[in-house]
Amino acid sequence: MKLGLVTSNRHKLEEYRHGLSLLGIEVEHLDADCDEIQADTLQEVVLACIRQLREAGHRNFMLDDSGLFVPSLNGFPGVYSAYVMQTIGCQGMLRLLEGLDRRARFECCIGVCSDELGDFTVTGMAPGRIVHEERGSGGFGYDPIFAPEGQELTFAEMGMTEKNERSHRGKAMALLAAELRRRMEGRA
Ligand code: ITT
Repeated sequence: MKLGLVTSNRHKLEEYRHGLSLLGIEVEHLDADCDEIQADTLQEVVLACIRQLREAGHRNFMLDDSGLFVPSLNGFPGVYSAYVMQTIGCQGMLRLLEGLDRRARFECCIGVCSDELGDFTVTGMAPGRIVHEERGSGGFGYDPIFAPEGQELTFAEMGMTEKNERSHRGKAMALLAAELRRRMEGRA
């Protein structure tokens, strides 16, 4: 099976190609754009993008909205993760967390738009913590300051296989593949 991926982030495209090829799904970059709405949840953002792209005539695609949630900051940056990365970046997050509980989680909500299988979303989560300094050069975004639960290494210090095995996006990909299989079997 082949699915288009709508994203402006080449790292995400690589993570999807790598993770989903192991699950028998081919990923093709779909060059389309949607205006990300400001909403309270990742899922609302994803569903609004799917509606826009569906109205523009696109089908058989997926996209994700992801974010870093820090309970000691009441869930911030959460749905504001892209803006916070652009403005204060990893260094700003480290400053904000001085003296606070460093537990955090990444969430990734993937939405699929398909005429045959229907539209649906799945959400993957990766619990972990914000480390004390930036470490590693792999990945993107907050990867240099996030270590998943039970690990000393940050996502930026891991290879793509290791990140996908533990990450919010890797877990969402596994749920996506299972849901696609369930829907395809239901159709047969
Ligand atoms: P899209 O075009 O796919 O939306 P994006 O980079 O804007 O690409 P998101 O809106 O989903 O992606 O992500 C919001 C921010 O959260 C993004 O700017 C990253 O800095 C960060 N982020 C998302 N996934 C991440 C990951 O796997 N590792 C580290 N940071 C991540």
